[in-house]
This record gives sequence, structure tokens and C-alpha cells, in this order.
Amino acid sequence: MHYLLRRLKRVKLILPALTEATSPYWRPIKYSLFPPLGLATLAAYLDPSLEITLQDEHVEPLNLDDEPDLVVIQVYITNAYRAYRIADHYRRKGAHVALGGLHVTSLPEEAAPHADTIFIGPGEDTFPQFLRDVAAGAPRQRYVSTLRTLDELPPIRRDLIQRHRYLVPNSIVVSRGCPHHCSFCYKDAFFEGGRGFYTQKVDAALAEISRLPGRHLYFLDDHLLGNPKFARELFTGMRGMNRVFQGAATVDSILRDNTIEFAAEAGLRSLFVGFETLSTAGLTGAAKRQNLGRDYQQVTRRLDDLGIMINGSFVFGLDGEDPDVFRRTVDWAVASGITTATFHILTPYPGTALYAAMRAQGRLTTGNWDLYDTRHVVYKPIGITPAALKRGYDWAYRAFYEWGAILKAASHHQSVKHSVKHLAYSAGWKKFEPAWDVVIRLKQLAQMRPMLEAVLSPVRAKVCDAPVGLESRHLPR
Ligand code: B12
Ligand code: SF4
Repeated sequence: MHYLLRRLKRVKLILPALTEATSPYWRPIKYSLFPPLGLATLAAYLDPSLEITLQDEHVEPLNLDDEPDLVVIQVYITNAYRAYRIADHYRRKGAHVALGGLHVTSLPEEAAPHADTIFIGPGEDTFPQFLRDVAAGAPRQRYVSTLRTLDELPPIRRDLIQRHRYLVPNSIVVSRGCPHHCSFCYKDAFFEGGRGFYTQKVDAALAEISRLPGRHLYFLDDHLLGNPKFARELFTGMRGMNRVFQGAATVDSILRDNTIEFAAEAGLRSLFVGFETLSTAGLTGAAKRQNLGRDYQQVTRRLDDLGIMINGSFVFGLDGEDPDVFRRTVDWAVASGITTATFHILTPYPGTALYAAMRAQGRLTTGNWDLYDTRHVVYKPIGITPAALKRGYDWAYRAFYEWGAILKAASHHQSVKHSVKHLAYSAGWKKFEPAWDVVIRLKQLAQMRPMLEAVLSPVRAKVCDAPVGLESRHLPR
């Protein structure tokens, strides 16, 4: 153990910038949305009398001249190289460096030479254990999470977050993981060795919500409706809290029962939905069983009826796709009134089933993690050339966000109010980049929140009064 750790005084938590921050795709507003919630969650386990700093390199330059005793760094795949450089820097200065997060969990052997301690999986059980070991003078080199629970979580150290730097400081997670097993998703790799889906207690989740100022919330859960009973109780508890919120869920969970109505009633106004592909073969290949045989049109109609805007997620490059997939997907999204779309080029993250298969088939074309950002082709696709895949992906974004397409998609709603909100949200997100940049430079993002809340106001006066407990049938990121 480092001598410095024996008299732990200063702790620094760092979210290093994703490589995208230095690329032509850099959109300051996208990275000024959410604060580093994972690090603020870990900070809650630290003795509050310590000198604690939390820095997010997406919103401020890092101060690397300080002398912390312990440095905690969150590593994503496309900030991994940056994270390792920062880790090496602080280790040279004599700090104890702890690395954790998705990428460390996928590739611990790669991360280990840059750290004194590495963490595999979620940190709610391992980080407090590490701190106890530090106090006892014997921190280990590796901690592996096995005990998966969100019970008894200390309140997140939101006071460490510089709220004025974010459009959505009220991000929250009330569950971890997801009940599904899509082959391209990080989820199974990250949660290996323990439960892969678990929720907070409803009362604790409601208490965390009531601690958040303002009206707007963004649930960052992979699948907010993943446990219908929990979700309905949570939404019932949220009724009357006068909140508007956004979240993510799967196709099947929107059709399964009336949970989505409870969500709408509690204030859900926009939902990230993992459609991924319109092709049955593509869904089967990605092990996305929860989408198979589902009527996507029924999903969009149901959400439209409830006044919920849709952020549709789509993946290009699944095996067997033809070059027409881009046009088909954009046409469908526009015709279905999808408000915003997130397109991805299929990306085999290390640790996933997809990565193992691609590796076994000799299809990986680069191990440069900076390119694993779902915007680059890092493998040999089947049925389409890598260049055509990249061109098609870029085209899809341009085509979906052309004014003509925005107006057309906005016109597909039943109510004029929903159409106007669609227009404001979609254009606001993609068409006013220079204006967002000015607002961020002037540190005035907080002034924009009432506008966001207005766009997320209800389309209809009252959504439903469905009783808790109605179950019928059996939706992702
Ligand atoms: C918020 C978010 C973002 C934010 C991130 C910035 C921020 N401030 O956090 C933004 C909008 C920038 C973003 C961008 C992208 N994202 Co994102 N994002 C998320 C999201 C929804 C929530 C993250 C979060 O706060 N989770 C909650 C906290 C509590 O958990 P956590 O951060 O994981 O932290 C815990 C552990 O990881 C661990 N831990 C973390 N670090 C450390 C360090 C130590 C020392 C220890 C002990 C523990 C530890 O402890 C914490 C508590 O358990 C996740 C999905 C999810 N639900 O996690 C996707 C997710 C991380 N994103 C994902 C993707 C694919 C992207 C994009 C590539 C999408 C795109 N094409 O635009 C881009 C990245 C662009 C790029 N160039 O790489 C994938 C990652 C896949 C992978 N294998 O890396 C995820 C997992 C979504 C998914 N289901 O696929 N994202
Ligand atoms: S539904 Fe979404 S979060 Fe769940 S495993 Fe599939 S891609 Fe991952």
C-alpha cells in the first residue's frame, strides 16, 4: 500500500473525456447532459470529512497538478486510453489509483498495469469493502463484485456535482442491469458472477426522487419497465409529485400490460425504445427475443396515444443486411412519428457474446478502442461492405434530421400539441448546435431547463386511472 493511503485525506474522482470529445462528431450539448452519476454514487461511501473532488472532463479541463492520495477513475471503452494516461500520471505522483467501470470489467488484464486496484462489476459491494481494507492498511489489487443489491445505499453525493454545467442534473437510476440478454449488449459481461437485474426498494427510490429539485428527471436505467410490479408501484408513488421524466424500455414491455400507462400518468413524456432492426433475421441473430414477433406499429401508436415521444434506437450492420436497410429504417422511423433516433453501427464490445463470435470467426478488424464508439466499422460485416455501412449510417442521421423529415415525422401524431412538441424537441436537439454551444460557454444551461420541461408537458389532460396489479402479456435500450 502506498504510504499516502495510510493517512487518506484527499480523494479525487474522475470521469475522463470520451475520445469523441476530440473528434469532428463532438457535440458539447450531448456531453453536458448528464453528470457522472456512477462516481457520485461511489463518493457516498467516502468519509464526508475527507477532501473530495469530482471532475468530469467533458464539462471542464482536468486539474492534473493536484496531489490526491486516492484517485478513482471510471473507464468506458472510448475513454480507456485517456483514463490509463491519467492513471499513470497520478501513480507517478505517488497516489493510489483505483480503476473500475465497464471497460475494466471487460478487460481487467489490460487495465491492471495502470492501477493499484481494479474493480470488476458494479461498485456498491466492492468499493466500501476496499475502503474498509484501506482503513485496515491492506487494500487488495482486485475486487470482484458478487453481492448485488441496492438496499441500504447511502444518499448519492449530488452535492459534488456542479449542477449548472448540465442540462439534466437530475439523472437517476433505480435499478441495475436488464432482464434480457442481447448478444451485442455489455450487460451480461458487466454483471457476470451475480444478479444481472435488480431494483431499489420502491420507498428508497421515491425518497431519492423527492431529494431532487425542480420537475424534470431522466431515468438512466437500462430498462425502466423491466420489473413491472416495481415499476407500477414506483409510478403510483410518483403520482402527484408533479414530475416530468424520460427513460428507456423495451418493445415488449410497452405492449405487455398497462405499466406504460402508469408511467405516463406519473409524468413519462419521452421514451428511448430499442427497436434495433426491422428484420426478423437481424433480431434472431442479435438474440433480441423480446422484440421478435412484436408489432412495432402498435408500439408507436400506443406511445402516441399516451402522448409519449419516442427516441428510437437502431443498429446497422447486423449479419445479412442489404444496402437498402438505411432507407427502409429511416422511412419507417419518419412514417411512424419517431421524434429522435439514435443510430448505431454494430459494435462488438469486448466481453460480449458478439465479440466472442466475431473473434472466433476472425472478423474483428481493429483493436483500437477509440473506434468502438458505434460510429466506426470495427469488424467485417456480411452482406454489405464496411465503406457502404459507414456511408449508410452517416446518411441515415442526415436524412432523419433533414427539416423535411422532421416536419413529416412531426405531422404523424394524433394531436397538434404532440406534433408541436415533437418539432420543438427534435429540432431543438439537432438543429441549434451553435446556440447550445453559446449557452454552455456562458454556463447558462440551467436557464434552458424550464424550456425542456415545457416541451415535456402533457399532451393530454389525464392519461389513465388504471389500478395497480393488472397483468396481461409480456421491451431495451
Ligand atoms: C449516461 C450514459 C451516457 C452519457 C455518459 C456521460 C456520463 N456523465 O455518465 C453519454 C450521453 C455521454 C453517453 C454516451 C454514449 N454511450 Co452511454 N450510457 C449512459 C447510461 C445510460 C448511464 C450511465 C450511468 O450513469 N449509469 C448508472 C451508474 C450508477 O452506473 P455506472 O456509471 O455504470 O457506475 C457504476 C459501475 O460502473 C461502477 N464503477 C464505475 N466506475 C468505477 C470506478 C471504480 C474505481 C469503482 C470501484 C467502480 C466503478 O460503480 C458504479 C456504481 O455501481 C449507460 C447505461 C446504464 N444504465 O448504465 C449507457 C452506456 C454506458 N452507454 C453506452 C453507449 C453505447 C454509449 C455511446 C457509444 C452511444 C452513442 N453511439 O452515442 C456513447 C459514447 C460515445 C463514445 N464516443 O464512446 C453503453 C456502453 C457499452 C459499452 N460496453 O461501453 C451503455 C452501457 C448503454 C447500453 N446498455 O448499451 N452515455
Ligand atoms: S434489452 Fe437493452 S439493456 Fe437489455 S440486454 Fe438487450 S440491449 Fe442490453
